[in-house]
Amino acid sequence: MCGNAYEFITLTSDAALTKIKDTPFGQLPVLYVDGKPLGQTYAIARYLAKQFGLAGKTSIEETEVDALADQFKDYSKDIHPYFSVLIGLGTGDLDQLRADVFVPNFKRHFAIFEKVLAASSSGFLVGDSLSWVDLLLAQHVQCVLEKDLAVIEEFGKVLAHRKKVQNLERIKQWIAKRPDYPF
Ligand SMILES: N[C@@H](CCC(=O)N[C@@H](CS)C(=O)NCC(=O)O)C(=O)O
Repeated sequence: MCGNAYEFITLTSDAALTKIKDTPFGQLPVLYVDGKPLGQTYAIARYLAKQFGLAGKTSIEETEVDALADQFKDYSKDIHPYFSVLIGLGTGDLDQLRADVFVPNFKRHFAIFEKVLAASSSGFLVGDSLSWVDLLLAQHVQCVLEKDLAVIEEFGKVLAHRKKVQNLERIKQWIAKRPDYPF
């Protein structure tokens, strides 16, 4: 989206997966910048956001962006029992987990994002321009829309936000050509 060159590597074979132990925290993802490995998803996202002007325009905006991202992380943690079964990594009754875990937590957390967007005059989550937390939320909403439309229908501002972000010219171009990743 920012026009910089990078190489995206997925580890698919068992042999390749042994390389995970050599990463900073023994986990993926890792971003290598001039050979230096950087770990932890949100730290990587923040680093890239700072490089490309998507971290927030002031210290206050940066903190608001980070706070919303942390809120999103809380949401991800809360729905994890459902999500792990959904993607085939855990076992359990998916319908039961959807009703007991996913739907209530989705509604609770998305009421917060809806409220933030209702108070925004720009349509972005923070300030008057795109930040990395807009990308985080819009992409997740896209994933939910593809799998579970019913849960999101009542969140009109969140749905409009997804459309706004995905209609930005460079994002639209990227979505049209990006590979189909499993996650
Ligand atoms: N807090 C870390 C969690 C990363 C994580 O859970 N990575 C998983 C793959 S999605 C992993 O590497 N698992 C292998 C392992 O823990 O051995 C982040 O956000 O980057």
